[in-house]
Amino acid sequence: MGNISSNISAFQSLHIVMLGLDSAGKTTVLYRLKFNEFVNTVPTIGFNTEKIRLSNGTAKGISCHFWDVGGQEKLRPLWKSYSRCTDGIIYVVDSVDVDRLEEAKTELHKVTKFAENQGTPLLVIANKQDLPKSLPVAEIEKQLALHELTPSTTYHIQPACAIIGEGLTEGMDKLYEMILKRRKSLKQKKKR
Ligand SMILES: Nc1nc2c(ncn2[C@@H]2O[C@H](COP(=O)(O)OP(=O)(O)OP(=O)(O)O)[C@@H](O)[C@H]2O)c(=O)[nH]1
Ligand SMILES: [Mg+2]
Repeated sequence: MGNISSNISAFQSLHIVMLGLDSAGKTTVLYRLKFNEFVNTVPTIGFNTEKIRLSNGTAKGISCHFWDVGGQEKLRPLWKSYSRCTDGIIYVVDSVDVDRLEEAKTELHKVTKFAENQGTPLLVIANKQDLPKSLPVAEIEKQLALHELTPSTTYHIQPACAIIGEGLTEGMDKLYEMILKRRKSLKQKKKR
């Protein structure tokens, strides 16, 4: 993958939006990444935003500006404007909320179809894997029909537990890798 700091300047922030149904764990992920500890959350009314320098993995040192948008139904119309022209989309899913997987799928497919989001790399976090009834990632991938997303969408699905932070470094590394790949291919297209 080459030297990371040569690809993205230390002063340049990646713009990442975090979406997903209410209670999926988005804000827990955000504060886990920010403080490296569990923070008790309340439902987000509106959004949270944080600038975070990643402290682990191959993306260590990369600065990210995160936008964590509330997932309640009445807030979902906001998703379109917050996800517009971002470097990456993180979609958090509650792996035990089986009854709402179909709803999660519908909302995700809506987001990836917006013209401004074409080609934006997608990291799906299959969260709450610590819970005994959590669905395995392969099953979530199938139920969200990730293979049916618009052909320009590159994605990775990552099992995680935001409470202890498990899986988040791996997930962010994959997202970063996909962002770099996209930038490279956009640069090459421009040259042609
Ligand atoms: N067991 C378990 N609980 C989690 C995990 N991640 C988050 N939670 C809990 O899930 C609940 C909802 O988490 P939030 O981070 O507030 O969810 P959200 O997606 O931000 O929800 P909205 O702001 O309403 O969109 C909280 O009680 C969290 O402590 C996890 O990995 N495992
Ligand atoms: Mg929240």
